[in-house]
Formats: sequence, structure tokens, C-alpha cells
Amino acid sequence: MKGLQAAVAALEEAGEIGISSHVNPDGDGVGSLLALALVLHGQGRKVYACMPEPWKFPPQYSFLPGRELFVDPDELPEGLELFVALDCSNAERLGPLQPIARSASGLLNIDHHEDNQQYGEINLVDEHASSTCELVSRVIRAAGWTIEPEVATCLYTGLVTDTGRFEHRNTSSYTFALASELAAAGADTFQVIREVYDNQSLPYTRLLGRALQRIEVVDGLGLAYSYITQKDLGETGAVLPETEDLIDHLRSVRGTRVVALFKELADGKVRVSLRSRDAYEVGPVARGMGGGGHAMAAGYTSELDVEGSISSLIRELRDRDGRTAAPG
Ligand SMILES: [Mn+2]
Repeated sequence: MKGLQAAVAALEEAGEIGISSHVNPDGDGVGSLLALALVLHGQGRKVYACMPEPWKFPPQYSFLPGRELFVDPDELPEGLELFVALDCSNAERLGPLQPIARSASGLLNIDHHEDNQQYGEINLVDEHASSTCELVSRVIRAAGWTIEPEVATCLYTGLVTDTGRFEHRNTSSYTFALASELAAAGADTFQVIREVYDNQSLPYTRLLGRALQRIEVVDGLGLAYSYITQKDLGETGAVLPETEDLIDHLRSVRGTRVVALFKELADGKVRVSLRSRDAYEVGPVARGMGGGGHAMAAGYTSELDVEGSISSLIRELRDRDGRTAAPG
């Protein structure tokens, strides 16, 4: 695979390595970061694991091992031998860490987004990989390093979350083979499910109830959508980082092809998450709106309020259907 040998060589040569993932990290971002940090630390490297600010460890991933390898962004030295960006389709996804990443002698980009900008000196990018954790597991294997149980748990977390518990279309026989391999390596598969999915706070569960109650379907467009506001967060006591998977609870409405969840952010902007139920690709929709993502799961940030963001997405989907239906 292109980039694999170069990635392994870079990781084997560098003594001091910075590692980060994208802003608003998900299970794949956190899992791949911790897995690679733990492996390299075990190989005697000086590892600086870091997340772009502002960030809070998402509570559902706080059980993962390796957190002691995290440093604050201001403890991250400039001019490191190597910086690894995980699960970032472009360097901007590193947020405020971008200059530090650029100041390193080498930037290694490990990612599986189809719109990856190949921004590294070394790019290990495979859009057919289920997750960045899958790519990290290939790196570890190619380097001949052992996957310890703690590392296996981190990798399994990314694999499970990016495939929606092996439900999304990016799930292949290879995904199951890797899951089996990680389980054999000692991944605590039960703990991952219990901590990530069967571990919601009461405030979040009540917020989910509101989102389900409000769901609307736009006939003729196959769109199901719902929204949550800052007021909802305040009244239920839920916090945004725990709402990452909320959209998956809206995905099962029969007869729909796109699901959207609008989340009002503290600054008044709206984070729009999109999921596809069938062959309809939401990645291009998100990119058309200034965001990014995959065919099945994508998102963007809207400057409009919730109501305006809903209208604007409906317009965009109508326009796209019109263009597809147009002759020639
Ligand atoms: Mn990912």
C-alpha cells in the first residue's frame, strides 16, 4: 500500500514524535491517537500526544488507556522530528496545532477520508479503510510491533465507532477480520461497547428524547431531521460532546435516505451532521456546504440559526435532486 513503508520508516527513525487528531475528536480520532502513542511509547520514543484546543476528553472515551501521554498544547515543542496527523482530511482540521505540526521536520498524514488533501510529507491515505484505526493497525503490523491489549482496545474503539458498530457500508470482511485479530490481541470488546454505547448520562438520554420527539420528515426529499438547541442543553444538563452518536438514533425512519441533525453551538453557529441510509452520498452535500466527511457520514458548520440552517439544507438537497434529474 502506498505510503505504508515510508510511514513505518519515518516512525522508526524519529526519536521525538508529536501526535494529534482533529478538533472535536470522535472515537476513531481518540482511539487512533492513543493506540499510536502507546505503541511508540512502548518502543522507547518520546511521544507528545496532544489535541487541538478547545477540547475536553469526550466522557465516553475517558476509559481508554494512554491518557498519561497527553500534554497541553503549550508543552508541545516546535521543530519535532516527526508530527503525525490522524483522521484529518486536511491540515486545518488540526486547528491551532497546525503551525506546530508544520514546524516538524516531517509531517505524516494517516487518514481514510476520501477528500484527504495529501498535505503531509508522507501520506498514508486509504479511503477504503473503515477507519484511521485500521490504518494504524496496518502500520503497527508492518513495523513488526506487538499489539498489546491496551492498544487493541484503543484500535477496536475506532473500528467500532467509525463503522457504527459494524453497521455502516464501510464494514467489510477485512473489518471483521481485524476485529477478530484485535479481540485475540486482548481488546476488551465488552468494555468498549459498555463504555461507549451503554453508558449514557440521564441528561443525555432526556436530550435524546427531545430530539426523537421533534423528528420531521420532508416528503419527496427523503429527509428526516431533528435539532437540539443550547436551551435544550441547559434544560437537560447534557453537554455537546456526548451527543456525537445521537444522530444514529434518528437513522432508522423507513422511507428516508438522508438524516440530518442540527446542533446549536455556544457561539450561535449550527453544527449539521448528515447520515445516509442508502446509496445517497452525503459527503458531497457536506462539502457543498463548506464541510466534509464520508459518503455515509458527513457534516458541516452553518453560520445561520437552526431554522435557517434547516431551510438551507432542504434547498441544497432540492437543488441537487434537480441537477441530477435534469436531462443531459
Ligand atoms: Mn475516522
